[in-house]
Parts: sequence; C-alpha cells; structure tokens
Amino acid sequence: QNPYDLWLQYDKIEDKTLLDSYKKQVSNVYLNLNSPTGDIIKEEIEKSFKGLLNIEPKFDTKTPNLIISTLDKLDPSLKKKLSKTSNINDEGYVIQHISEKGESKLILSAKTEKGLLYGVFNFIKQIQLHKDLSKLAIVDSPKIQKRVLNHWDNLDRSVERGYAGFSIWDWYLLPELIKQEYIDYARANASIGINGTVLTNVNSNALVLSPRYIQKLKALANVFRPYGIQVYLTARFSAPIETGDLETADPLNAEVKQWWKDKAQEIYAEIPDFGGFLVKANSEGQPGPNNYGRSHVDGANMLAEAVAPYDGIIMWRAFVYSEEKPEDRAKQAYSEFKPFDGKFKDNVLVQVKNGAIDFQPREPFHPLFGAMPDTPLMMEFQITQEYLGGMSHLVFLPKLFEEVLEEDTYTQGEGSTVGKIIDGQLSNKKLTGMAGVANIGTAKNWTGHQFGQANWYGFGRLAWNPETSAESIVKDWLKMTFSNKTDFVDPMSKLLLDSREAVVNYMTPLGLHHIMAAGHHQGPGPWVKDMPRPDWTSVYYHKADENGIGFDRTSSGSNALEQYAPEIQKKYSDPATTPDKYLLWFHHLPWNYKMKSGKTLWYEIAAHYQKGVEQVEDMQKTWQKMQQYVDPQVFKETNMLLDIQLKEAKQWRNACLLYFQQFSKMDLPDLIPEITKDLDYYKSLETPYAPGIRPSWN
Ligand code: BDP
Repeated sequence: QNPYDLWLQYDKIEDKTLLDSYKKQVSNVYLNLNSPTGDIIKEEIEKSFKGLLNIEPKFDTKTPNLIISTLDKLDPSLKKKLSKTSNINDEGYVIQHISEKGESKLILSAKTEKGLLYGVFNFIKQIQLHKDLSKLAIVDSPKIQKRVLNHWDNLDRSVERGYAGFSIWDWYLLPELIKQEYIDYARANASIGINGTVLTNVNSNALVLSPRYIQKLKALANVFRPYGIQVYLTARFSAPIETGDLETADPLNAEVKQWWKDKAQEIYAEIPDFGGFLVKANSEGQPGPNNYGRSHVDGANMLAEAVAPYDGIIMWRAFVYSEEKPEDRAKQAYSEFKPFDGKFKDNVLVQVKNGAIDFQPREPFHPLFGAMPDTPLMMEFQITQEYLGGMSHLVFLPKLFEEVLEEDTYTQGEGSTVGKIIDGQLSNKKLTGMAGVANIGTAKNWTGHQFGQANWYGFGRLAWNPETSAESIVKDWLKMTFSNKTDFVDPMSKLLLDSREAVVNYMTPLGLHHIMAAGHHQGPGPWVKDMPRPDWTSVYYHKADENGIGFDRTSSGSNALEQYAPEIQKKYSDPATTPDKYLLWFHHLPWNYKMKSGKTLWYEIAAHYQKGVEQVEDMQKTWQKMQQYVDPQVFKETNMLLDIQLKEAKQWRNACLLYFQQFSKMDLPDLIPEITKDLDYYKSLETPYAPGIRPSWN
C-alpha cells in the first residue's frame, strides 16, 4: 500500500483461484479509441491489470473477451444483448457479462468516452472488490450533474481551513510546470465521478482573473479535460474595481455588465469548457451586490448572463448572515433567499450549506432545502474538518452527509428528502449540483490524516448518487484501500461508521453547536464571548444560564422552526417529541429536565460526553488489531493520531462539563472519571495558532 495511491491500490490478488479466473476473463481487450481519454483508459487498464492480476493485457487480439467501446461503435449484435442502455445519460455506462456463441464476454459501453472512463474505473473496482465478473450487469449514470470540489485555496498557497499542507496548485510555476500531482488528482477524481473543481477560495482574490492567471488556469484545464473535469473559479464581485478598470461593481451598471462579459469571453477563448464561477457575496465581509443596494438575484443574474453564451454556470452561495440584523443567524439565509425563488436565471445554482449555521458536527438540514422549488439548489458539504477536529480526528463524514440527504423536508409530502431535492427529482429545474469543500493539500497522502481520504472518496460517491449508503461506501473504501479480509473490513466498517457519532458526543451532544474555540474552531471554547460579532461567540449558541441550556428556536424563542414544514414544526416544537439529537438546537431546557431515558438533562449531557470518549477508546482497541492489514507507517501514524483524538475528546468532555457545571450547579454523575484540573486550565489550552485559518475571521 502506498497512501499516495488512495483507493486506487492495485495490489496483486492473493487468492489463486480468483486470480486465475480473472486472468482468463479479461486478458484480451478490445479498445479502439484514439483520443486523450482513450489513452487514459488504456493506461488504467494496463496499470490495474498489471497490479491486480500481474498480466499485460493484449489489445490486438481478434478474439477479445473484454470489449470497451462507445455504444455507437459497438458491434450491433453485441449492442442488442445489452440491457437498458437507453436508460443511461451522457456520463453513464453499462458493464455487462454476456455469452456469445457459447463464449463469455464482458462488455463495457457508454454513450461518451467520459462515460466509458467512469465505467472503466467501476469495472476495475469490481476486481478490487473480488466480485464475480460473470454476474456483472451494471447500468449506472450519475444522478447529479455538477459534482464539484471547492478548494479554499489562496494564491499564496495557504489553504483556508486546510489541514493537509499547502495548496496543490503551484501557481507560481504554472503554466510551465505541470506537476504529476495534477494528473493524479484528476485521475483520482475521475475514478469517483467528480467532474468539476473550483480552484480558488470563496474568499476570493481578483488577481486570478488577470490574463497571466488565465494562462495558468488554462494549463490546468488542459490536464483535467481528458478526465472529464471542468475548472471553475471564484469570482470576486468587486473585481472590475480592483483591476483598476471601473469605479463601480454595481451589477446593474452597463459598464460592469460589459466588463464581466468581456472577462468571460477572454476566459472562454482560452478554455472553451470553463465551468463558470462560484461566488460568495455579501457574506463575512466579501463584496457583493448589496453594496450597491442591489439584490443577490441582480448579482447572480448579471454574472449568469456573462457566461450563458458558453454554457457556463454560476454557483451563488446562500451563506449569508448580516452584521446588522438581530435575527437568529440560523434564520437569515432563508429570510433573505426564499423570496428570490424562481427569480434566478436558468444557469444559476444556489449553493446552500447542509445546515443553517456552519458545518457543525451535527445540524438539522438547512430550511432552504425544499423551500425554493423553482430554484435549483446545490448542496455544499465540507470535506475538510473545520469543526470536526481538523487534521487530527478520525471522522467518517459520509455518515453525516447521508443523514442530511435522508432527512425528510415534507415540502412536497412525505418522502421529500433533501437528497431528492438536490438530485432534481422534486424540482422542475434541470440543473443539479453538489459541492464538497476539499480536504486536499500537499501532504504525501493528500489529506493529512489517512482516513481523510475516505471523506473525499465518500463525497464523490454521494455526489454521483445521493442515495448511496454510507455503509456501502465504507466497505468499498476499506477494501480498495487496505484489504478485502473480513476480519479487517467488518470491525473497521463499524469503527468508521460510529466515528461521526463519537465526535458529536464528545464535542456537541444533544443539539449543542458552535461552542468551539474562536478562530481556529478546533478545541472546546464554550466560554467564548465578546467577539466582534455576537453570532461568532459560543454563548450566543448554547445560552447556558442558571435556568438551563439550549437555543429556543420555537415560537417562544427565535422561531427558526417556522422555516420548516408543518410536520417538522409540530414534532420539534415540543421537546418531548423532538429527537434527542436536535434537542438543544431547538429548545432551552432546565438542567433537571426529564429526558426520554428518565434521567435529567444534566446527566444525559455528561453521559454523552463520556460516551464520546469511550467511543474513541473503542476505536483505539479496534485499530490495535489491524496492524497486519495496513502499511506500517499508516498503522503507526493512525495510532498517534488516535492518541491525540482521545486526549482532545477528554479535553472537550472536561472543559465543557466544568464550564456548564457553573450554571447547572449539579454534581457530575459517577460515570465521569474524576477531573483533576480546573476550568482555567482548560481555557489556557486554547492553542494560539492552528493551521488552516484566515486570521482576520472568526
Ligand atoms: C466558515 C469558515 C470560513 C469560511 C466560511 C465560508 O469559518 O473560513 O470562509 O465558512 O463558508 O465555515 O465562506
């Protein structure tokens, strides 16, 4: 195993019977594509067969047993035998075993070469997973169109909230130096169906729109194109001013409109398949249309017009919460965006974070999902673990993503899940998308923490099909990355699948949220107050006082609940029927409130913190038994990281319990091991510097 190779480890199959049967089934390959994508397919087949099967496939044979061809070039007699090819879209593919004249053949076909590339990766995966090839009958297409990574990478190569080293984009040496990493990055993304990448931070820099940078961008686009990946940039709304060209960036100003049209033309002349722009406007100090008394619709549509002639899109973020408004931060995006439903141009996707606050270990789904039926909404997940332990905690995020996608919004009756809104099943708009804030950097294993790779992988799988289960993702990833052995896969699946609940338990159980240390968001900071904005503090969110704890978002409080469907309002307005996991998100409750378990709220808070710590201890125990299955270095490093995770889980537990105890004035339950340090000690642990932060923000 080489961590750099991610889930594309092609180690030789040990089971001799299986190996022999594979060798027989795929040794002679028909492949007739003369294109850069065709070359990539050929290389991948060679590489994987050499690694997994130790064979050099023959490509010049008259009797192929593996036929890789686009549908239009496929022999009609073979084509007839394929089932349901009409169901696939332009990125879909068919992998099917057939018998022809008593001979068995594997056919891999698609409408486009891009579809074929995806099919080839899935075919290789079947071998990695030791599947029976004679049973293959896969017909698959992505359910979401724009499957993109968002890099929060700055031009100086620092990465906002990035914990895996520096940015992989070496802007200074581009366009001349094409690093192997760019190619490997594209290959890894293509293997999981990611088809777009936004290269720059949402807190953007207008410089990237300059002619010099467009040349650099072009070089990257040329690398990514044969892998089916489009490049996008973040657009700084004030760019026309910052470049010195104009004195305003007012979206209704004719010169401004023309400026963006010219800019689009300039980019598309170099990069004909440029994807478009991602925009963070009037959010956390970023410029935007509101600066000119214009709306988000005015801003987004102006840019949409500029890229429309080239089939470009605008991904306009709904991550807004104003400094001036006293409204609960959780309500603001909905208040501002819902009235705009149906007003955006067809090539605008409104990009909405999974929850209404900010990438917390757990949040209820964002109320905008389902509330804008006439606007395509793009899901934004965060793969980098800003609020989930950053670089050091093992947390399998697809479990979080799955939970959000499965939530029922009830906006079009029961079963209106977030996933169905995102993939367009419940919207009459065609454009669909999912974005993941990347966790990739210059680290030798790409993601810093080896298990961060699973989150990149899992994001890709869910962007392809939001109904994929976290369980199937975890199994595939473990097998492809490490080993197919049941004694490894079963306990490790459990470890990964439980890891998300562990982090919720030891950081923010029972609906608590945003109580991390200020700035870097890594350790506990329930005491954080007196920041430039109240909604950047912890006390704003937990509202602990002598009467209790939690944010009342029912009608007696901020009434954020009114932004959800009546079914949800009904259930969540009463603490007795609110799921425990969201209890303190929606309610402020007395410390001795009687929980469903019969215990007090204070007891349950403590018990959850303790459970989280114990879950990390269990993770360590499981990992100890895995040494024989994993690379020695990965084994050692993961051990050390789990030690850090355990230490920090205990810090979280102790700090939060001591802090909240000031208000509850209740004894800690016996299940909490004695805490020998005082609260001041835990406050003093707030590290003065942690990587991945943009110092000027919260
Ligand atoms: C917050 C981050 C901040 C980002 C912001 C965003 O703390 O660094 O710039 O989100 O998404 O989570 O724009």
